[in-house]
This record gives sequence, C-alpha cells and structure tokens, in this order.
Amino acid sequence: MQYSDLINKLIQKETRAAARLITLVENDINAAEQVINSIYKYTGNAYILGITGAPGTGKSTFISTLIKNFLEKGKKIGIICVDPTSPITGGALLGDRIRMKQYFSLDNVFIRSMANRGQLGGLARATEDAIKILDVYGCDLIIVETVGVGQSEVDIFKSAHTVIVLLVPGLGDAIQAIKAGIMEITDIFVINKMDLGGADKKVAEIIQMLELKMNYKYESQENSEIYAKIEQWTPEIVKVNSITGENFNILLDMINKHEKFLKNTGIISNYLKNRIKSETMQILKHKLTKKVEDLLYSNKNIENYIDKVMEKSLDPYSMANLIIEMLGIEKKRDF
Ligand SMILES: Nc1nc2c(ncn2[C@@H]2O[C@H](COP(=O)(O)OP(=O)(O)O)[C@@H](O)[C@H]2O)c(=O)[nH]1
Ligand SMILES: [Mg+2]
Repeated sequence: MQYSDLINKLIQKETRAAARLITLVENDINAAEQVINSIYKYTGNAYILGITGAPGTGKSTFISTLIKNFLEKGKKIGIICVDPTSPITGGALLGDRIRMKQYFSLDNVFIRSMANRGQLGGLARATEDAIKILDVYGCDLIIVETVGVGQSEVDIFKSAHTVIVLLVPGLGDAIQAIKAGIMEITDIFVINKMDLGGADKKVAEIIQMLELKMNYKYESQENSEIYAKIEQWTPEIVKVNSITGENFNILLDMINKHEKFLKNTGIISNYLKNRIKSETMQILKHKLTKKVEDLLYSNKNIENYIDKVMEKSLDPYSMANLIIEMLGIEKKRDF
C-alpha cells in the first residue's frame, strides 16, 4: 500500500506522520479513502469537543486555558482550528497558533488549522478525516474550533461528542446562534469574559431561550409516547474568565457530566450511528456528484437527451430520471 509506511509511523504515534497524513487527506480525496480504509479500525478512542463562537468572544484564550486544564489531567490533546470563511490557512488562525505556541513544545499538544480551500468532498469531510488521524495518533481529547456560527459549523460539529458555544455579555450573538441552528446542538453554553459584567443578564437570556425551545418541544411532542421516553440533555450554562481560568473547574465537571450522560443513557450509540450516517452522506454526495459529472461529459446519450429537451419532447426532470437509471442506482434498491 502506497501510504503504509506513513500509517505505520502514525500508529507508532509519530508526530510528523500525523501532520503529513492530515495534509494528504486534506488535498487528495483518493489518498483519504486509502488512509481511512487502513486506519479506521484503530479509531474510536478520542473524545471530541466542538467549540464555536463569534470572532473576539475569546475562543483562542478559552481553548488555551482549557488545554492547560486538560494537560494537568495528563491528557494528550489535538486541536483542529477550522475556518470555513477563509480560502487559505492563515490570518486570524495563524495569529492564534502563534499565541498558542507556548504549548507547541509539549509532546502532548498537536495544533492544526484547516481552511476552506474547496476540498473535494468539503471541509467537513476533511475535518472528519483529520479527527480520525489524531485519534489514531493517540489523542485522548480532540478540540475542533470553528469561527463564527453558521451552517458549516453545524456540519462540522456532527462529529463532536460535546458542543460548546462561547458567548460574551452584551452581544447579539445568541440570536445569531439560534438562527444558524447551533442552539439545537449546543450542550454547554459558556459566557466568557464574566469579569466584564453583564454576564448574569446573558445567562438569563439563554435560560429564557432554552425554556422557549423546551416548551415548543413539549407541545409538539405532547402526544408522542416515544418522545416522552427519550432522555434529553438539558444544556448547561457557565460563566468563565478565560484569562484567569475562573470557573474552569465547573466547566470541566460539566464536560465530564455530559460524557457520562452520553455513555450511561446509551445515547452515545445513537450519536455514533448518526455520525456514520452523516459522514457517509458527505462521501456519497461527493462520489455521486463526480459520477454524474463524468457521465454528463462523456456519455453520448446525454447529447441526445439534451436535444430532446430542446425539442420539448423531454423535460429536465425526466432527463434526470434517465440519468439516474443510467447510473444503475435505482435498479439495485431492493436489497
Ligand atoms: N476581560 C476578558 N477578556 C478576555 C477574556 N477572554 C478573552 N479575552 C480577550 O478578548 C480578546 C479576544 O480574544 P481571542 O481569544 O483572540 O478571541 P477569538 O477571536 O474568539 O479567538 C483578547 O484581547 C483576549 O485577551 C476574558 O475572560 N475576560
Ligand atoms: Mg481566535
């Protein structure tokens, strides 16, 4: 196998192999396929934390303090900083990496940034693969940081066990979080910069929003016994100061509590199933799109169909159905 040397080194926890493999899977989806195929059986040990928040909320400071706390517990940590808004790796994230450099020299911290370079199969796919590599590299904890709140964060966080959203007093970022659907997947709300005042007002705001959401859920599920039996996690809220580290002990307990909740309720297996589903969807979307594109540009029948659509003896929907038949997908559906 082409990459077996690198993969063996990864399994032996060599840092350079991890870095090289992440670059490979980021840039080449065929390489990604081979690499993941070889290492998949070694994955599944890392706990994945998703962290997001608007620029300036203090994510980098917060994560640095979090790293410090987890290092004290003897953990090996991987950090993937994802910037869906940036076409290249650099800018703010580069500055962050320099600031986080105080941890670089440590063997137990691996920091990597990823930007939206139009990866085949998408940034979420590349991030998923990077997570698996760091998992095999032996990270106990993998922190995935994204900037801002948007749909791409929601996709990227499908692989996180615990999702943390950072808010600061006074900004309208909470509203933005609801709009983007982040609220639905948040497990812990962190009000950073508690020293600046107004943090309690923010906590009250979030409680109010959560209550609205819960009432809505209750009303829409009132008649459903199935829903009544599903245990739900009530999101936790904590105020912290990321500069001094105040209340990080409370936060760490909350993360621990959430992990226990996932494991004790068995929700973790639902979570894994959903993760496999959404990940496979990402891969399928890419593979099928590519297959269709290849077909559209190489198959002679396509020209005939286009002519027919022009003559109005065929419409685009019918043409799409014909192409699906050509792909042979529909035929195999009765398995
Ligand atoms: N007062 C105060 N400032 C903070 C706190 N956390 C971060 N900051 C400051 O907020 C600014 C933005 O922080 P940064 O970590 O770069 O935010 P990011 O853009 O979300 O990564 C910096 O000047 C930090 O020093 C905090 O808890 N209290
Ligand atoms: Mg930052």
